[in-house]
Amino acid sequence: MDAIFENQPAPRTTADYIALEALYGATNYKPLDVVLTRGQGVFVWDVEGRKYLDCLSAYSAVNQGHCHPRILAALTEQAQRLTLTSRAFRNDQLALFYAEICAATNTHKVLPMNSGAEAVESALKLARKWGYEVKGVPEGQAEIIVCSENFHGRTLTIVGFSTDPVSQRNFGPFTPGFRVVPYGDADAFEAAITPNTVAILVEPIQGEAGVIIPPDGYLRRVREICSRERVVMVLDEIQTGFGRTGKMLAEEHEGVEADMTLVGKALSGGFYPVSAVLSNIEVMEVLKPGEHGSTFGGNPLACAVARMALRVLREEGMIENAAVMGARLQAGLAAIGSPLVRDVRGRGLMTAVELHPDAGGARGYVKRLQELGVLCKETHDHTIRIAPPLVITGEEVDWAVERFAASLR
Ligand code: IF1
Repeated sequence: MDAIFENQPAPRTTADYIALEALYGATNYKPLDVVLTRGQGVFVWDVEGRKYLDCLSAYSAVNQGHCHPRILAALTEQAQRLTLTSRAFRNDQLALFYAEICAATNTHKVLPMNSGAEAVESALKLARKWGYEVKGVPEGQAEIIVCSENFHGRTLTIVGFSTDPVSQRNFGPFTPGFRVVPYGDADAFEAAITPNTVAILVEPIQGEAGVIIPPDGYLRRVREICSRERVVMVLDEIQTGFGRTGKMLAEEHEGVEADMTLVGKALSGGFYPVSAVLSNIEVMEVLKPGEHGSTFGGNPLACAVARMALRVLREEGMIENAAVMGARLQAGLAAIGSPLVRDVRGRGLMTAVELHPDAGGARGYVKRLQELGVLCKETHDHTIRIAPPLVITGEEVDWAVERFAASLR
């Protein structure tokens, strides 16, 4: 045992772990009081041996299910061979990763990064550079349009254009050059465009905002406006991507192709932070050697994991399953007919139950669900997000719906 436990017993119970965390950890989260130690497929187990159905999937990073055996095998096999070379040298996984993700997502060019926020930052840099070098925007004048209630990560630039005061308060000053328009309103976007506008950054469905689905045709109109006005359309699919909504990418629901699509989370099936900017050739080609990079981006371990994470999604029918099970989940939740529920919405397995403002807040129901063996997360005060791994079965969906029904009584 580590030296720190020499004179005291090692943590064993839920309370022990929580106390130790409180003693040493940063206080930037307020998690449920459940300490998980094992996961398999849609299930996780806590240190007391209790089993739960995971209805968060690590914010959609574990779409493929916890500890997917084939991704685990790819990870361990690659970890024994080669983990990191830096991009100063080449590795034999990178080219295969590029080719396979391009085929899977109908993309032309890939920029590999690690966290989602890094993919977002990379796309913003690329869009500005394209604006100056291709569109001809005067130096230092580039504008990027973003949406109200956006969530794109936690870097200074990203929180600088957040409309959530909690994410932003007392972190300034921020990067200039961003303009906020209402989400889902293509007219407002069009009206905000100036000759210096280089890009719009938008989520196909807003996750953190509470699983907000824009009006039909919104992304199609944004696509048309972007093409007409020479504005780069950047879609953040970090949460919606890789089967979550019942399609490989959520943009497919509207039959559009963004100029840059940002992916992360489930790109590794939850094993490892892997993200990427998927781009058309014109935008990606503005980057020249030395202008952008990352020590870990494109490393062979990440590439091997991502290759298998993509493969199992398709070979094991997870995307179709998300569509079928998502419909079953939403129908089941809607049929509960609780007076506490204001709305049930979602696409695929990206689902939310919005409670009435007088229901007392979502957190209490989330805690009740924990006692019933279902782990999920509230967003804002009144919405419960439900996003199980895409490998969930019909019986498991029905079981979860019963628990929701019991918690909403
Ligand atoms: C936290 C939410 C989910 C994202 C989109 C980029 C990123 C995220 C659309 C950044 C990250 C996570 C991060 C996590 C909470 C969370 C989240 F509740 F805030 F909205 F998933 F639902 N674009 N989302 O959703 O990716 O840098 O984290 O890899 O606490 O910050 P990252």
